[in-house]
Amino acid sequence: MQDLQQYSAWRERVAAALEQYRTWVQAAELLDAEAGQRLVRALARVRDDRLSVAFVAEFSRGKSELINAIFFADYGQRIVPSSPGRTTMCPTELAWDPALPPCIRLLPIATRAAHLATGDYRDDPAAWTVLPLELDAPERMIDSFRQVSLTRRVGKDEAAAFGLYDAEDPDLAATVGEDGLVEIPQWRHALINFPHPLLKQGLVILDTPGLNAIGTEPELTLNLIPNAHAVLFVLGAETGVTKSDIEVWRTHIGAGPGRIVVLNKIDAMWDELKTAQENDAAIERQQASVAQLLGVAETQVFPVSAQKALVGKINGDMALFEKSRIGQLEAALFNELVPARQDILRNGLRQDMALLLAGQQALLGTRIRDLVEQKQELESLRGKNQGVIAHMMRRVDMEKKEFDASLFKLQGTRAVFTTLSTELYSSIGMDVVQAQVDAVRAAMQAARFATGTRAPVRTFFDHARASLDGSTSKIGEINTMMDSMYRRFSTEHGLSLAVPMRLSLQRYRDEIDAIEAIYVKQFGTATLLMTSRGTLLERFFDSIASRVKHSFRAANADVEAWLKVIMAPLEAQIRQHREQLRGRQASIQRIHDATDSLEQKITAFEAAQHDLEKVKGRLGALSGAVTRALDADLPELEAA
Ligand SMILES: Nc1nc2c(ncn2[C@@H]2O[C@H](COP(=O)(O)OP(=O)(O)OP(=O)(O)O)[C@@H](O)[C@H]2O)c(=O)[nH]1
Ligand SMILES: [Mg+2]
Repeated sequence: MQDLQQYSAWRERVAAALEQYRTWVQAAELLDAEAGQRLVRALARVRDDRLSVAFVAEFSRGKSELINAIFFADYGQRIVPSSPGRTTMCPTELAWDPALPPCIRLLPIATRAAHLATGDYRDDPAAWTVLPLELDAPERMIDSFRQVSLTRRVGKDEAAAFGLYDAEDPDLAATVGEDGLVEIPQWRHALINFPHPLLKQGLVILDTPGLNAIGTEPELTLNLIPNAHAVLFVLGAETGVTKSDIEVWRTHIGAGPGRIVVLNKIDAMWDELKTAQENDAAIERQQASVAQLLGVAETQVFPVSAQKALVGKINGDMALFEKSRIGQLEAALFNELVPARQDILRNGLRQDMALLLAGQQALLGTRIRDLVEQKQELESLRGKNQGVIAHMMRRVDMEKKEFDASLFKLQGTRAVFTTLSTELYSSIGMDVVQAQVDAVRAAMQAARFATGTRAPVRTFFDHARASLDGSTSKIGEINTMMDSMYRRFSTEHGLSLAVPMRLSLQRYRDEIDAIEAIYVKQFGTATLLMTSRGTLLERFFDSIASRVKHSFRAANADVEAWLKVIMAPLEAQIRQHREQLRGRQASIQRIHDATDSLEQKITAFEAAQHDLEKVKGRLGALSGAVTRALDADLPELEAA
């Protein structure tokens, strides 16, 4: 936990240094649109960095109890409902958003009847039922938390409409009660906005319901679990590793970074008739067998007692707390989480800073060089007659004309650029994706009673990739065009330009691949002869469509941002160059008209040059401050 506090202190310092840097470069007029956008994005990344931890397991293994023990013991009681049997009925996210009051937002289960994934509802406040959380009235607050375990009984047809009942699926068929009604969750998803200190620092906790619910809510499988930074898989010491535990592990978690296996309820193994050593040895044997069955290292399996940890913490019983071994798990969790997350953020920001600084140094370099050239030009006028001065004026005029001609050509390039941009959108526009989604749905409907429901989904992924590839080739064309434009201005007019900003859509292509991999894991090998599997696939496709659309939306945003700024560095340099030409023209003119003494002018240039050198020094110092903040190790911060 301390790790997390240090991490967020680190983020604050980096953000402060970045903000200082930004304010200053903006005032020094060294910030073009591209750089400005890069800085804004970097700042947003530092500020909004979230760490998400998901608790995934079969029902009743103690996920919710672990959450209570690790995060909520200070409240002196169980906050998240935990009880024998199935308790948590809907995926529950605990986080803190200061823009909202403390509250629970609940998405009604009936939303499952529509073709939308949970994620699609996030930005639609009207879809959620909001209950306030009364922080100073614990009883009422805990009552509100109970919403996540509410169920209701409905007829088979209604349950089927939500994809929660299918007569042909033996697992689901067993959920019908004697009255012929099916028990279904009241809510589909819960978002709890709670001002807990760790949540305030950007931690997001995801509590999930047991197996069946994981399978029926594709949002968990496709989005929330794969995107969590750490996943805790919980087993019960008294049950060991059951067949359904293995299934949850294989289909939803599996080995990978940030995976932690918790062997919970070890208090069941505290046999009072045996010695402490004997009990420990038994726990160790369990730990080894769990590690072997799941194919993970023994050190990755943490035997704990969530319940005793909670009791120990609440009663201040240190011996019990120690015996619960929760401390080791907490340390591992934050150790696993924080450094990895910090590395990612740090590396990204280092790259951003390098690019930013290079651009700003280039701009400053050009400014200084311009000044030096102008000064030299004036110095060469010392003792020269009017004829020479007139000659120089003609030379500047000439340079200006040539430059204007290049600018004219740039106009032509802009026109081509506009055409290419339009073409770029035509392959990844949201309407294109939507059309592909609609086509798959229609094909699935048509193939409903055949076995071919899977083919349209496969084609869907292929189409999505093809769209991205089409855009990538347009991006290539734009790059080539920009490169030649940049070259022209740097060779012919001496502008010092860095390579234009690159854009790659590979990330989104990888995302599509990852979504497909999850899909294949779930449906690739299963036979779809049962119509229930077909129905499940249709429901699953809603989430696939939502995820893919999400990727495309992000790709579109990237493209839009890129198109907006790719010309910016060139334009900034052009503006500067034009001003320089104008300035030279004016000063030679004035000297020609003898309204200004030559020496005075030269002195003024020297002063200006001196000022710019100072600006350069300050730029170095401020970017250095950002780099130092980035490089600081967490313990160093603590010492500071
Ligand atoms: N003895 C013992 N009981 C525990 C421990 N951890 C949890 N339990 C109990 O196990 C039962 C189930 O715990 P929950 O936290 O509700 O389990 P869950 O994994 O959240 O279950 P679902 O919400 O149904 O998916 C509760 O009665 C807990 O009090 C433990 O370490 N030792
Ligand atoms: Mg639970």
